[in-house]
Amino acid sequence: MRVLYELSSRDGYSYSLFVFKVRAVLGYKKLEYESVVLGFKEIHEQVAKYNPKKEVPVLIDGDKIVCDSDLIYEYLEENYPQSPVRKGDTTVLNEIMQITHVMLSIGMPNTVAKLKDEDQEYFRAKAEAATGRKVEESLKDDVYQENLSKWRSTIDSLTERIVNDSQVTFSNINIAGVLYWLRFCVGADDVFGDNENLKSWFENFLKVVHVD
Ligand SMILES: N[C@@H](CCC(=O)N[C@@H](CS)C(=O)NCC(=O)O)C(=O)O
Repeated sequence: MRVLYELSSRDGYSYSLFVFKVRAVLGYKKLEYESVVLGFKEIHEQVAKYNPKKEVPVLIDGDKIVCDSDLIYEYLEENYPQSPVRKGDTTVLNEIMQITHVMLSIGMPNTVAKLKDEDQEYFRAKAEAATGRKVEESLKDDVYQENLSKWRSTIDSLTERIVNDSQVTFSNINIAGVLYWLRFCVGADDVFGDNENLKSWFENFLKVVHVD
């Protein structure tokens, strides 16, 4: 049996972008697996024996252990060639990744309260190190609104190119993963605004790759 180690919020929601990438490839290829959803503390305790970096995703497939979302993708492509997932053109993805600091500033502080109690202090420190601000200061204040505007204008300017490409490529899986993670952090209204085109593309993409 295949087992996927995932990151969980306090409600058991698997929100990680990196885990999403693997779930989408498995889902598109219709490969069954069991999920083990863990908080950060549990990952550090239970995943270290498979991955010295103590990170998820980790995929156990029979006697094979594969860590890192990109390596798991390559492993699945090589071993399960049905419903191929090509790499795809990364131009749009690269443009989105240029505003990674903006996405982290919006997303990370708003994630802390959604985590298991035992994970909050750990993640708060990560969020504060990444943003250079106290979490409480970052919660939907003026800087948040400024960053949200930057996110929206970037994503609005790329929407036509995103929605015109309905293929399931690894590049598009990455784009959907960013949206999936950010939606968890700040909610659909802030992620999409009035951009119904992008929202429909995203919702349809989730159906095609069988991720809830
Ligand atoms: N390069 C890795 C990154 C994986 C990663 O950063 N995973 C995070 C969850 S989103 C993690 O497990 N973090 C553990 C920690 O921060 O302690 C991949 O692509 O799989």
